[in-house]
Amino acid sequence: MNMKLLFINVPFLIERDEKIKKHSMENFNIVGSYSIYLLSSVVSREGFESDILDLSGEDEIDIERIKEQTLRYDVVLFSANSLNWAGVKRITEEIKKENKEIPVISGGIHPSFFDEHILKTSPVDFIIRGEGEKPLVQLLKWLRKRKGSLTGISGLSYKEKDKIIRNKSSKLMTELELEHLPFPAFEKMPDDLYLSLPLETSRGCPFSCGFCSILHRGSWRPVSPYQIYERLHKCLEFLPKTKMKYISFVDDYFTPGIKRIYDLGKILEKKKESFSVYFNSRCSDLIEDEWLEYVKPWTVRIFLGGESGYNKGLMQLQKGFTVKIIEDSARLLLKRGMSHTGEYSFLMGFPWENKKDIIRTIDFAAHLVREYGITARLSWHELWPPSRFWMNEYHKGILNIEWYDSLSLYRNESLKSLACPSLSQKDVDEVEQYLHKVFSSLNFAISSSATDESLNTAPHSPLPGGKFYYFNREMKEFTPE
Ligand code: B12
Ligand code: SF4
Repeated sequence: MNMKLLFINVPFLIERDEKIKKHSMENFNIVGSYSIYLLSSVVSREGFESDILDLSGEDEIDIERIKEQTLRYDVVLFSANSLNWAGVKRITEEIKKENKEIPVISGGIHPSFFDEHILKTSPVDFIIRGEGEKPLVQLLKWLRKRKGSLTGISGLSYKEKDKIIRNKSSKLMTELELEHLPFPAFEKMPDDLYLSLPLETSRGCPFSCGFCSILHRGSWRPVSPYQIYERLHKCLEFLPKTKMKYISFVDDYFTPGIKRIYDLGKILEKKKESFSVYFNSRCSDLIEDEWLEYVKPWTVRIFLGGESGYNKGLMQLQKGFTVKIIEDSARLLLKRGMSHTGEYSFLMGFPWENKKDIIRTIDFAAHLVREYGITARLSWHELWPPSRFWMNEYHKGILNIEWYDSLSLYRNESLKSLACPSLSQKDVDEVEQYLHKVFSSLNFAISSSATDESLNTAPHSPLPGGKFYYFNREMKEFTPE
């Protein structure tokens, strides 16, 4: 039997006025889901035809239309993290009302950790834990024939009668396997929906910061510089589909292995093709700053986790650097004429933090913006599984995994107070007032000195350089009325 697959990309959804809507943090549609476009290409290499229904362009979800559309397919597939999981669950429930027999497969970070809970409490049929490329193809081959055993598919969890079966975990893909992955099916991406095109050049991160929830902490597997160039070159065909025509590296951490960056820089210099790229780095990597010259021609933004504005906080997070390193990195960006590319992220309300600690972080972030013209982004600490901080709360038995099943997750007060346990509502309100004050004085100062060259915005940058911005506790970006 020839099977037709439908991948559905679900943004972070919430329920309001009995309607299912996209959370405002998704309004920018910064970048598409890499896993969905990649997996569509992986299965097509194995002879499976698939379409992608990308719901990121819809402010309100039309469940009836989705249900009707899935009737034309044999398998439905979703990618889920802890933000969009509740939306994936609701859509699966609706699809199954109409089409009980259609197999639903889900993968991604949230199902990878909560496979048993999800299989028990939702109509999802199959979960692939960890990396999906190999087990997904094996599962689809099984579904095509419905013969033989599923037990040999590593990473698969499924229901058999009333039992949940959890096969052994799959091995991590090797660097060679990552090198030979197909190019994502960007031809299936809607035009003019996203600001940028996603691209992967490595997987994982050798560090293990307390608040971080990535799937592959403690391992980093790079793709070679030449392969990165090949992928970048292929992106040229699809960049016109995006609004801002830049490429977002979705790597957890792009800059370990400086030699890889030098080699990539040299290849790109020789090829004379021009790109605009956004990537993640660490403040400590900027201290040996010669490599910045190699990336300067094509970098529009470097995302840097500063996280905390005082050394005790950085130590608790096991960040591996000090505030001096953060400040030196900003100074070096300015020295190289790249301060408009630096976006420093800081978090407020870590488990040990009181109002005074948070104010130190805000003041430090504002100082960096003022002195070096970088951009600072402040948001509240949140508990996303399976970070170390999340695990601590979970093991105490007070964190309920069902909270992540709800379309009201963004308003869950219990989760918010577990994430920032040392703060009262009054503290939070006072911090937000303080943020507002800094925001107004700083952004006014920035706009009045906008002739300073270091504050100029790069041509394709989604945000102006030298900006101070923050998100409130419902993850909504603050905008002045
Ligand atoms: C790029 C990225 C973004 C982008 C784009 C997100 C998008 N549309 O996909 C942007 C910048 C918009 C973003 C925003 C946010 N993000 Co983000 N993001 C990432 C990042 C760095 C990379 C994701 C990626 O593409 N990886 C590459 C692909 C190939 O890997 P993958 O997704 O894991 O997919 C593999 C497997 O999981 C599996 N798989 C995945 N899906 C499926 C589906 C099927 C059917 C199968 C079989 C297998 C399968 O197979 C894939 C290939 O092996 C991850 C970190 C990470 N490593 O996951 C964080 C991460 C997902 N983000 C996170 C968070 C918290 C956020 C924000 C809340 C941040 C904020 N406060 O603003 C927002 C929320 C937006 C949202 N709705 O998700 C957390 C999520 C934690 C959790 N438990 O869910 C992560 C893990 C970061 C972290 N350090 O903790 N993010
Ligand atoms: S926060 Fe950044 S450096 Fe720390 S573990 Fe996560 S990806 Fe790595």
